Amino acid sequence: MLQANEIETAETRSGEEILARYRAAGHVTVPDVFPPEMMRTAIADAMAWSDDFLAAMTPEKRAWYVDGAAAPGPASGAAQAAVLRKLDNPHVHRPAFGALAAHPPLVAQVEALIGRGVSVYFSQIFFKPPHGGGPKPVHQDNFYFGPADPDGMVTAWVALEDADLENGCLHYAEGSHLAGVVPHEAPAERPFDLQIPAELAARRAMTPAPVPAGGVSFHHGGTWHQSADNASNRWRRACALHYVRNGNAFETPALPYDHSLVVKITG
Ligand SMILES: O=C(O)CCC(=O)C(=O)O
Repeated sequence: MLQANEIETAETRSGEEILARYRAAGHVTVPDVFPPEMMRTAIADAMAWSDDFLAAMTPEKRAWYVDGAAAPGPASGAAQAAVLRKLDNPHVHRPAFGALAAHPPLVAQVEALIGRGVSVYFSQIFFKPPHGGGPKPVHQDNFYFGPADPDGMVTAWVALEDADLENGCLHYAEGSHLAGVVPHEAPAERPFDLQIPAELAARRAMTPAPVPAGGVSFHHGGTWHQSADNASNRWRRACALHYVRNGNAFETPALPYDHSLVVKITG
């Protein structure tokens, strides 16, 4: 069970207020970054890609990409369908997501947080189907990526549809980016699922960050965060775009990231 602090709301704030909150809390939620039609296009494209990916998937890839969660069965009433947990690097592979990554209001906000001249280092679509999609344990993105400059990395978590407490929105530990990166561990059967040890993670209360469709939850690479499973009868699909300030080096990545897929957006 997640401990709940105050809820982070998607308020309309001035640029100074957004920056001040990001620096103090390590995260901030901004509504209305994308118009509804861009979100609808992205969802349709994510589902088409997911169908193709599942059809072509090798058994070795199943543990990484499939959650084992239930999706609503096909109309025939056949057994539960496999649902992807995530898909990697849509900003490279899918033009609809490349357009999200280069959307001027988003890029302006990213540059206001980490400075001018940015690239997308990595990106992920996260699928949480109705009554499924397992939890993502507490972790820090900077442990995964290992940037030389910890402040030169920000994740823009784009809510393709409403994300709330019921369907598995993100939760953050306030100010946790100020204390640096802590060691992570992974279950033996899920070596990619790096996370802060449960007894350490339990020491910090987590703030839920519901995001309306088209809004973005920005988090510093050092901010502890997690998501719960989807307890609702709605989907929760989101795209995490991990931006880096140009020139930031990645010296200690915990997983292999393909640097040929880094896409310069500005400068
Ligand atoms: O969407 C999720 O459930 C996890 C997202 C996440 O960990 C991230 O964007 O860094």
